[in-house]
This record gives sequence, C-alpha cells and structure tokens, in this order.
Amino acid sequence: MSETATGAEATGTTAAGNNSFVVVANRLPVDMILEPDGTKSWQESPGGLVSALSPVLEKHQGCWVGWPGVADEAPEPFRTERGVLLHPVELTHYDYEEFYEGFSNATLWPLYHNLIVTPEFNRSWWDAYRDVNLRFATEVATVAAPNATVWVQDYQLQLVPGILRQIRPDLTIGFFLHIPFPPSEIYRQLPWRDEILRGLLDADLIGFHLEANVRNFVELCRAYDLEVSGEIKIREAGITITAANGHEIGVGVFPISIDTSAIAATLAANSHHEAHEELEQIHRDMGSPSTVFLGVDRLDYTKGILQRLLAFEELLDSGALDPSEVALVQLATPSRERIDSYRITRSKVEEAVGRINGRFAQIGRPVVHYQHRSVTKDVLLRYYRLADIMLVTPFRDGMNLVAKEFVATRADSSGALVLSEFAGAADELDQAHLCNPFDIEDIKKAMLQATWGLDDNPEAMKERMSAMYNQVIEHDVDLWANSFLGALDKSRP
Ligand code: GDG
Repeated sequence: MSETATGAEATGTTAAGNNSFVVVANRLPVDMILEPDGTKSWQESPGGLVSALSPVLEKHQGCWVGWPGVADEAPEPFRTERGVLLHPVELTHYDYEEFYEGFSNATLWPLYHNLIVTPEFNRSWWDAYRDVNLRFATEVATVAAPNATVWVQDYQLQLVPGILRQIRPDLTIGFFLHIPFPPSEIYRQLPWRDEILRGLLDADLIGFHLEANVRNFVELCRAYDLEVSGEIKIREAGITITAANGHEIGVGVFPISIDTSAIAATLAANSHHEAHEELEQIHRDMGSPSTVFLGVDRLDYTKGILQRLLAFEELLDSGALDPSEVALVQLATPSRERIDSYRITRSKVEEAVGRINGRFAQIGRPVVHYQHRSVTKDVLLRYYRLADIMLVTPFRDGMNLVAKEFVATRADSSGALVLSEFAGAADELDQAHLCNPFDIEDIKKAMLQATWGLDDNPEAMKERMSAMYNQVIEHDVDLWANSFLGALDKSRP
C-alpha cells in the first residue's frame, strides 16, 4: 500500500477532506445509546463486519463513515481512543424502515442468501436505497483527501462506487461483499439488477470471501456480455472485468478472518488463577455437564439456530445424549428485530428452548441455557473457552467469524467444531465435523461424532483442532486487509 493511501503521516487528520484512507459501511463500529433522560453514550456494535474492520481502521488511523445506529441523530465526527475518526451519517426513521429494514434486509439479504426466505421487491424501498447510497457517497466525498483510497463495505452500499466515481473520479475505490454473492439466475430476479451491477462495476477492485462467489459474479458479468479475462486467484485480483464504459475492475477472493493477536492477548490476560476459577464456577453452576455445546449467533434465520436445537432435542429424546450429562448454551444477539421473518425466527427458537427445557431439564438445571442479549468480547471469549463442542450450523453464511474465533481460543487443541458446509468458513476449516444444516439427521450425526470423538479418540480430535488452529493463526484479519488493500493499490491508475 502506498504511503499516500494509508501511511501514518498522510492520515489521522481531523479536518474533513484530509483523510487518505476512508472506510464506508452502513454502521459505525459503535452504536449510540440514547437514554430516556437524553443522555448519550456509545457501545460497540455487534456483527462480523465490525469485528473484522475495527483492527484495520485502528492500524491505519483511518476515517470510518457510517450510521450511528439511532434514527434522526447526527452526532459530530469524533475520534475514538484508538485513533479512528468516526464520521456519522444521519438516517431518518423513514430511511431506517425503507433502506435498512426494507431493501437491505428484506430484499437483498434473503436474495443473496439463496432465498432462505422469500425476498420482497418494493419500489419505494428501492428509491430509499438509492437516496441513502447517494447520501453516504456524498459524505465520503467530503471527508476523502485528493486521490484517497476508499473501501466500501457490503450489500447496503452497492451503489456507492458508481456515485463516487462520478463525483470524485480521483479516488481509488475498493468494494468488499461480506455476504455470499448468489448464482446469476437468483441475482437476475432483482428488478434493479442493472443499476446495482453498474454501481459495483465502477469500483477498481471487488472482493468476495470465496471462489464460488467470484464464479457467480463472473457468470453474471458474462450474461451481460462483459469481457472477462484472467483466472480466479486467492488474495489477488486474478480476474479483470471490462465494464460497458471501458473501465477495468479487478475481482478476487479475499477470505475474511479475525484479529487472532487480540484474542491471544485477552486469553493471556485471563490466564490467571481467578479467571480459571470463575470459568470453573460457571461450569459448576451449570451442574458440571461433561459436554457443553455452544452456539453464538446474531438471531438471524440464516444461522440455523432452530435446526440445531431440534437436533439436540432429538438426541436427548432418543437417549443418544443424556440430559443429566450435557448442556447447550445458545447466545443469540438481538438483530433486525422489527422485520417479520426475524420475529418469527425468534419466537420459534424461544418456543423450542422452552419445550426442550420443559421436557428434559430439572429444577435449577436447564439443559439449554439461552440468552437473547449482547455480551462483551471478554465474556464471549469465556464462553468459547467453556465449550467442548461449538455448533455453527448456518443454512448460508458469507464466512462466519464465530467459527474462526472459537478455533482461535484453542491453542491447546482441545474441543471440536461442528460446522455447516454452507458457511464460507468450511472452505478453510475442513477438519471440522461438517454437516448439511438442511438435514437434521446429518447435524445429529456430526454432533455425536464430535461427542464420541472427544471421549474415545482424543488424539485424532486434537490433530483436527490443531490443523484448524494453525490455519486461522496463519490467515488472520491483517492478511485479509493487507492483501485486499495491496491489490487495490496495484489497481491505482
Ligand atoms: C457478516 C456475514 C461474515 C456476536 N455476538 C456478540 C458478538 N458477536 C460477534 C462475534 C463475531 C461477529 O459478531 C459475528 O460475525 P459472523 O461472521 O459470525 O456473522 P455476521 O454478523 O452475520 O457477519 C458473515 C461477516 O459479516 C464478516 O465478513 O463472516 O458471513 O454474515 O465476531 O464475535 N460480539 C460481542 N457481543 C455479542 O454478544 N461483543
């Protein structure tokens, strides 16, 4: 990456228009909390994009443009303790409903996740999506220095590269999609497919998590008769697409990852006797189960939480797992709570938790420990350490950082991972107990193999975990960001 793009002297400015490295994402990495008495405070916002990008922005002391999480509020830009300049973009209640809940999360999210629920196509949502993308692009144009590097994030902002190219042709523009890119025949259902594709194709580099995503995108471009050359490469822009206006766009596979050194540092800080005691106390409070299963997800229908609970219930029912010996902890972070499909998912999950505990728990000893609220990163790491078997069973997931985070807490090679073959992470973590999340029998099989493996074949299980641990440690979030930004720098005219 060139000095002008993210070098220390060139960035870290407070005045608008001086930032040579700008990230724009729908949400800022912190959410504004508005108390009833009008007091304002900030708390870290959950989700994979924030987990991955925060360390990158801190390293480059860049500027992050995004929505502060509360409608009709536009706080002044401010710098975090870690040196990132946060530049809030105001969204109204109308924008929140039509752009965020509507077009982003009831149209694009289900469409890009292969129609797990049916996408809704609504013209007024599309108008709001265009307006809000224009607002984000305009804000970026005001904070970006001449010839700055701008990194646009995710499905909510696919028109931003196109708008920026028109109003700030001097910028170098990267785009990264955090969710899967669907097969061409699914994408082509979108009534506004031409505009979105045109918006994306004004970027200089487009990055996806997986080869399969790039293949889908390339197939779509071919369907539009665009010229495609090169071959798919990992962590490089192996493919070049020539847009109808002659602009060339690099396309590559950049598998996202996690901040492994931050996890290692937190674990080291918590390696003292009291912290071990605390963990053991939690385990005793749970009734000292011999096997603890763990799920950690935003409460989203793509994550397969219900199916995993049903698999657990059937294993208890059949006697394959003994309710006095096992426990399942499910942390479900609240997400998109006003959208119908999310409400339905939550009520089905909570009904299953209640039913399973009703059938199998004893007073004071639940078999499913369910929590529907956010926890701090420290607490999350504690749960990762507590678990014997991590359950990550999404129907579809761009990558899934939870799987990588769990593995990163296993320097001692302990534990096991049950992983959906439809999570992007399965491409790299092929030593997990892979399962088809649409097939409850297959989830059950993977859960039992992991349980029996830990009991009967601990050395083989350690080898599997150790291979996954090395994979995650050697491919961390720095590698993701550096490879993307390096490829973007090469695309600079
Ligand atoms: C999208 C894509 C892709 C969760 N609960 C809490 C909490 N988290 C953190 C986890 C993890 C992140 O949120 C979740 O990341 P995922 O990758 O698992 O899932 P999405 O939010 O759907 O992320 C996904 C990702 O973007 C990155 O590109 O992998 O496929 O869907 O980091 O630790 N963090 C805290 N409290 C919680 O309660 N502090």
